[in-house]
Amino acid sequence: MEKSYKRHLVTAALPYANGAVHIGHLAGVYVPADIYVRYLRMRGKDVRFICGSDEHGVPITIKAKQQNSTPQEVVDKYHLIIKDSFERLGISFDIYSRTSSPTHHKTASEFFRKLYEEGKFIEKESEQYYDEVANHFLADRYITGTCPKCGAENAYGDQCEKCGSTLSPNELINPKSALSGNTPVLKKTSHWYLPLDQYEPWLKEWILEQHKEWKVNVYGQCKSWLDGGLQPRAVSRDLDWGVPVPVEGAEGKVLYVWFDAPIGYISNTIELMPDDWEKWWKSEDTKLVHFIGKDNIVFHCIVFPSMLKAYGDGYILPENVPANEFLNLEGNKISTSRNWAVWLHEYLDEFPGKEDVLRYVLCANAPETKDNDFTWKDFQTRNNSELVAILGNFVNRAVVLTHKYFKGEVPSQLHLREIDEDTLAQIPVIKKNIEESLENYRFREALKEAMNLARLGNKYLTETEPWKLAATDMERVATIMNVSLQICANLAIAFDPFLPHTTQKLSYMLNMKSRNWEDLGLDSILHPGHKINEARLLFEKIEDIAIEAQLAKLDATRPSEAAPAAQAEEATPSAAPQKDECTYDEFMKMDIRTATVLEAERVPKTDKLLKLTIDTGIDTRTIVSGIAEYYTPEEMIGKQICILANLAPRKIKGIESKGMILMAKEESGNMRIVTPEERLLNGSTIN
Ligand code: B3M
Ligand code: ZN
Repeated sequence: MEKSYKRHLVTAALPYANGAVHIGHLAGVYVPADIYVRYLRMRGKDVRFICGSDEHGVPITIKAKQQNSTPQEVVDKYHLIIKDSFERLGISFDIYSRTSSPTHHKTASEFFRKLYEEGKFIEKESEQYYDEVANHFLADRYITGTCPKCGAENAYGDQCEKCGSTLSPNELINPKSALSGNTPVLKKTSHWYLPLDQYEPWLKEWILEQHKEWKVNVYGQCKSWLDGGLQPRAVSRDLDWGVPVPVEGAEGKVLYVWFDAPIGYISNTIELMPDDWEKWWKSEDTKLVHFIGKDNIVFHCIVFPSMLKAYGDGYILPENVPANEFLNLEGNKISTSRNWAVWLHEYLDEFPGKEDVLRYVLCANAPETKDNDFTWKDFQTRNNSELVAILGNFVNRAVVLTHKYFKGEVPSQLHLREIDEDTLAQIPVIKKNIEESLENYRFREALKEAMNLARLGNKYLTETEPWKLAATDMERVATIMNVSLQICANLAIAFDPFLPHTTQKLSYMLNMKSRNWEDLGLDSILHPGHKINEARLLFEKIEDIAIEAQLAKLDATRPSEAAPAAQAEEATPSAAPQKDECTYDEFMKMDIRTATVLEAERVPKTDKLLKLTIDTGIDTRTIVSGIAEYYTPEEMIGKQICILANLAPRKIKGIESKGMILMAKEESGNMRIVTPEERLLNGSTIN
């Protein structure tokens, strides 16, 4: 039995104010969060829905550089665009503030200071790239160079956008400062680190034992982080934009954005309730839920909880973190930098009055358990064949026929037949299903259930055909219209969390003074004699031309490497022909594992061979591999690779080599190591 809470504190990830909000953000975070909060409010819960702009971090300073403006100007511009577009979509935050606010600076700064004074940080010195012309340490994104993996120019210090490899700045070939173009130098700098490794046992207990009910994707990601072992994480950066580190002698250093941003949930709450905020953040009677995208799981399930644990003082922890996966667009990853997105503020301008169509489609297609794809065709189809043809059509017929036969007055429910009773009996069942789904963060399922109520009404009217009885049996027509109107009134309540603009219109048509969740399921919400208002179309058809315009707009920005599959085939030479078939049993003899390179050195008198000492999770062994032309020994150290572990040992240049490294050959003939998408335990079997 779920614990009952006095308060519900719901946060939504603070969007970076370096750009507008797009449909990926909405489907991943804000639409589900808003549905959840609206539902809780309808259930009479005491709820606060917290969000605000995340205005620090390197993405902001990069945007400022690109736009030849200042970080403050960038965040001022996008904070307003984001805030306004959320409001227009009906995302009903109780506060939408920002992390450049004085309250946030004060809150984050005091939070850091307390941990610092209590010795909860470790201080470490490291070497970082420094631009002697710009007189500036360089964040990873400010260093560009040749990707060591694929040779792409202009790879970033943390990632190569061409091949997707995660990099560290010292891996870049021929690094350059993005500030001055100069070659940066390595310079000593010290930073503070949160020793996450010290919180590992507690996190394992809190998450892996006490929150087995978390979504599979969230629980799984936390488990792999915890199984892989946590490392101390830097909580400060050499940047001049952010919350200054409140320690003497720390000039030029700011809080790492992922340390300060989650504290933004607290500072936003303080701004909302200056006298009352603590009972929301420091009482077990509050249920805290974080809505985020999957790329933020580690920060919300591991880093922020560790910060709160370190701080103590009664801070509560999230009861759930129902992160969604990613939404793609027309088969390609949404990309702010490549403008491959549907921007909310542009949608609202180009589809006036269709806020709920977007809410509906993004909920119906939400990437709740796996990445999903938004296509404009699907958007049009769901609008035309579901919203218009089912929900809108049913309501319109019920209201128009009531005006036609009963001058807009709700007629009496006279003699109920089996079809009437069966239909009405389904409404409380649907209500229960909606509640069960929403309370377990299954929003797609809940929306489907609400849509089933509209289907029920449509089917009922189609089967009872009151228009055929009007000439002969008005009593029967009266009952049918009464039942239909009760379903309409239930729809106005059931859809309220999902489609608030629509239920407002529907309420007006039905002349409902309020929409109370406890009325959902009743078969007598509208009493006989109740006057309803004139019919209005809830939805209108979306024509092909509107969709073609959107696709043309996207094509104009289609990223080159995201060319449609057809073009990609022409460009890619055909792969080598497949080898002879092998049986399943033959394949199962191969023992393929993950492993990590501990040491690496060139094999003397050869130019192709590297001698690697690797940790296979089973043992530490040597493998000699012909990769010296593609990787330096330094590059290999620390890498996680995949090996054929049970290959018979061989002597190569007098060295016993036990196993083989899996490599992929590129078009250019270059060999690339095959590495897992994220770090796994050494010795993980690959099938
Ligand atoms: N600004 C959003 C992102 O990673 C990030 C969320 C912060 S929530 C504290 O896209
Ligand atoms: Zn690359």
